[in-house]
Amino acid sequence: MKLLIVIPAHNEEKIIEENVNKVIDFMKTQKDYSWHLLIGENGSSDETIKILDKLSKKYARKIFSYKSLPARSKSEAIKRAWFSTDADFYLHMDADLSTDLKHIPKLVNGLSEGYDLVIGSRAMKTSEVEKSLKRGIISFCYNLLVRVLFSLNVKDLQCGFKAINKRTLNEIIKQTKYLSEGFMDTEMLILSANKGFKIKEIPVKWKDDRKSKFNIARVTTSFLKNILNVKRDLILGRYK
Ligand SMILES: Nc1nc2c(ncn2[C@@H]2O[C@H](COP(=O)(O)OP(=O)(O)O)[C@@H](O)[C@H]2O)c(=O)[nH]1
Ligand SMILES: [Mg+2]
Repeated sequence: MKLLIVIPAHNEEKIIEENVNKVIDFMKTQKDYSWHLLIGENGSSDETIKILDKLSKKYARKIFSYKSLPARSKSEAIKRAWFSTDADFYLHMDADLSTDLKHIPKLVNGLSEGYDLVIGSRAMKTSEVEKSLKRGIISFCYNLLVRVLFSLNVKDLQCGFKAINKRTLNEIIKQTKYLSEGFMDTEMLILSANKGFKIKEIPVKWKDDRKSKFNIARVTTSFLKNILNVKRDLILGRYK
């Protein structure tokens, strides 16, 4: 079994080296399956690419690589990176390692048990979360809206810590089309639930200790527009 871990990265010179080292050190403790860490970079104007070059020399090609992708967003970078490398299971997580790495084996176990998607959740009773009140309220309202509009039984749509199997990649991710910022997470969950794919949500330990790269007002507006696009496309049968 092979796991492909994708970390999207855009102007991450401050943290990318330390965090790639951390992920690789952690993954070296995972002996039951093979894995590859792929950084899906795009559009960085800082030292990120230089650092990634250095890391490529440090680590064996089998376990680490990066790609500078012709992507316009976090979601597009993840989608392209996932399709660029063959594996059995596909995971994405954020460069700031907001979600504790100890949950990676839980995602893998869930997929091995037969779930099609296993997703980190900051909204379950046993989740341990440190995030700002503003962020908490916006994400609560957003999740509620999507749950009601699509009768979706998922508590946290947008946690940057998710894994899927190959069937989900080929039947769901292939069809996603609203890729601004991180919206693919929401679209893939709506489409997966609609098709009866098995989704497992797991509580995670999550902390938010730096300023987000996203502008909350802009992201909220674009997400609301995208939700309506997905609703319309479902009604008109525009997804396969
Ligand atoms: N490839 C790529 N990654 C991005 C882009 N924008 C943000 N990211 C990455 O998405 C992840 C989440 O970003 P972050 O600022 O932590 O957002 P947060 O989810 O609001 O905390 C990080 O790994 C970023 O480097 C982008 O345009 N392209
Ligand atoms: Mg973050």
